[in-house]
Amino acid sequence: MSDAQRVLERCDELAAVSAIAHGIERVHLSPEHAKVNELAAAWMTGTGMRTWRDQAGNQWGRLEGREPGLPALVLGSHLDTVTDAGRYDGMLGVLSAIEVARRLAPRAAGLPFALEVVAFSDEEGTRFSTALTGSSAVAGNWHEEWWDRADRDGVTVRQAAEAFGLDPARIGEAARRPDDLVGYLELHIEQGPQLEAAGRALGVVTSIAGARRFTGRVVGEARHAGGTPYPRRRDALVGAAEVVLAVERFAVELGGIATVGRLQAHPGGVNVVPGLVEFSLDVRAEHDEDRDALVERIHRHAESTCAARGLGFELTETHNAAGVTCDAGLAACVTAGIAATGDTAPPRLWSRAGHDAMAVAAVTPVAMLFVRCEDGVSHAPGERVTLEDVAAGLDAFEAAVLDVAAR
Ligand code: HGY
Ligand code: MN
Ligand code: MN
Ligand code: MN
Repeated sequence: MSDAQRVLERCDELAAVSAIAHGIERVHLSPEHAKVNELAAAWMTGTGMRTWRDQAGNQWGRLEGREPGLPALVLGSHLDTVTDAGRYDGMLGVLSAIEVARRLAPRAAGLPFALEVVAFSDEEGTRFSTALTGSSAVAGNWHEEWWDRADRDGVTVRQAAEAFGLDPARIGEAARRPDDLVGYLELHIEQGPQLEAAGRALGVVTSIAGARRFTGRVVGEARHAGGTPYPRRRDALVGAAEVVLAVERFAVELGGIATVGRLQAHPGGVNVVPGLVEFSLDVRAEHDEDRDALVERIHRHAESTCAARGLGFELTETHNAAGVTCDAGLAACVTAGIAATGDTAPPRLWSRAGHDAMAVAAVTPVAMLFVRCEDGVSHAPGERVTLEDVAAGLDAFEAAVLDVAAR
């Protein structure tokens, strides 16, 4: 079996660890999370790595370099998923990192750094509307308010962490010291169509857009759908519909990206005027100032539109990640890694999706390598990569690590 085949088979093995019968859902601090950590740990051990789980639920492995205790070059990504996910977003990066460690293990004693692999725990934030908490903990940026975030069933992060066997009082131990790190490299599927359109397997990431996320609430009055005359209706869903359309219009106008991915009308009766709508809002742009301007524009418009309909409007921020520029030196190593596979001038692109690398950047330099995916599909069951592209990704990833070693 080729190395790339092994990576794809392991992606399939992880895909079978799911909370839902048809499709993939694997969320933070769940039994499925524990199970994939165990699988990853076993695969890490198989390369000769020493393994451990940290207090944020991240799974680690480490190969010592030419002497014990050297600062580490860390390779990684995440093993948690969105609901009804594909099998490569995050997982391809973790499994490629383990495969590179397996390839380099016989030569690790010659490396000027330790080589570590990390499988981050909570990149997507599917369960608690958090996102990037595993990698933030590693960067020493745990937010105390995260402990009280609750899932749909009212279980808090603190309760779930304790049930998972973690000790919230020791979360600080997950933080790594800058002196103990050389840098962080993450391989990830592109989650967009640019590499495919350019006819290229691999790309170098220049920067990662930071998302801001919100919960919006439109407050009206629930009343009888038949009996309430139009002048008396304060229909929260009609107001929310206007807001959703404006979100798209302003994003296109200002050159950003804004998405309402979830919307719920209450009380949700066929014969009741909706009295309350709650929705999610995710806003991104290449530059944070453009993203913030878009948020402002949406917010002001939503307030005035709702007010004109006699509706209340509230916007509560649930996530705010600063955009991150990849380290030029490490990105040059990624470029050199791709060049070793024959593409001497690989495409350079900014990431519209968020990644653990952006949280890790607070503690050590980061760079990323993108692998082409079919039709740019991601966060959906239709995620596809080819064996050839995965093989090229492995070669480039390994060569990038050796380029870091040669600097
Ligand atoms: O939503 C994102 O950008 C990422 O996939 N977590
Ligand atoms: Mn994702
Ligand atoms: Mn991802
Ligand atoms: Mn009735």
